This record gives sequence, structure tokens and C-alpha cells, in this order.
Amino acid sequence: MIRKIQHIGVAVRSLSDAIPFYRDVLGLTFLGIEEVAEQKVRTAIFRVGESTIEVLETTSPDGPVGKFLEKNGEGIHHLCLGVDDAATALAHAKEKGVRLIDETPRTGVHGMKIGFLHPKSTFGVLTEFAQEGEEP
Ligand code: CMX
Repeated sequence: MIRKIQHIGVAVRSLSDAIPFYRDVLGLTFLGIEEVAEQKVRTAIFRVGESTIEVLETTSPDGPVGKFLEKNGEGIHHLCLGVDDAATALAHAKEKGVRLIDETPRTGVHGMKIGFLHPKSTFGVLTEFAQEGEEP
């Protein structure tokens, strides 16, 4: 059911400050910037083999990334696992007693179907499922 690490999300204060590190120091392929208004984030996406790193900047202090930065500062924000079917993956986790943030999938970066598990239920790591097929 789980195919790969789809991406790792990294929260930063400024995309324009962080992009040169990933692009010029690490030499990763920069796939572009996307804004997900519903999540109050702008994300710069970098290819790493079959996965990506999503560098996340908040567009509002009260968004999930804004709150995370306020409490923790910059750092790894979430782990995203590529799955065949996001609805099935969420339902399976719920059946096993995991607390869901999303009961059903919603639309994320690149139009992927995504859903989150609550970090209090996943040993402190905010975990996302993303339905593969439309990722970069
Ligand atoms: N990783 C680990 N723990 C986290 C966390 C994270 N990224 N974000 C919050 N937490 C912890 C908080 O530190 C807090 O812990 P304590 O109670 O010990 O202080 C706890 O979770 C808070 O939980 P809450 O009160 O239920 O909720 P919050 O309002 O703080 O929201 C969360 C937390 C995870 C439910 C919310 O950020 C969320 O819904 N996230 C999913 C969406 C998201 O993160 N979008 C941005 C990425 C977009 C994308 O890549 O597409």
C-alpha cells in the first residue's frame, strides 16, 4: 500500500533565503514554487531521486506552518508517504486506532489527494499520505 517516501516537508521562515541552499549548495533540481491557499503555505519543491523535499513557508502566522515555526523554529515539519489510495490508507489507519486529522482525502500540492495523521498518534511525526500519480 505504501510505495515510497513521497516527500519530506521542511518549515522555513523564508523561501527566498532557503532556496539557494537546496538548489546551489546541495545541487538539487528545483521543480518550482506552489502555493496551497487552503494550507496557508507556499512550497518550493526539489527532486531527490524518486522523492522530493518540500520547503514550506507560511503565508499567515495562524497557518499550520506558522504555528509550528512559532513553537519550534525551523526544521522538519512532516513526512509524506506515497500510497496507492489515500482514502483506503486513512481508513486503515483509523481502523487501527490512529487519530486522523483528515477523515477523507483533500487536494494538496500538484493536485494530489492527501490526508494527515495527527502527530500525537504517530510518535511525534506529522504523517501525510499522498496518492501517487500526479506528483512531480
Ligand atoms: N510535527 C509534530 N508535532 C506537531 C506538529 C508537527 N508538524 N505540529 C503541531 N504539533 C504538535 C504541537 O507541538 C502540539 O503538541 P503539544 O500538545 O505537546 O504542545 C500538538 O501537536 C498540537 O496539536 P493540536 O492542538 O491538535 O493542533 P494544532 O492547532 O497545533 O495543529 C496539526 C497541529 C498537526 C493538527 C495541524 O498543524 C495540522 O492540521 N496539520 C496538517 C496540515 C499541515 O500541516 N499543512 C502544511 C503542509 C501542507 C502540505 O505539505 O501540503
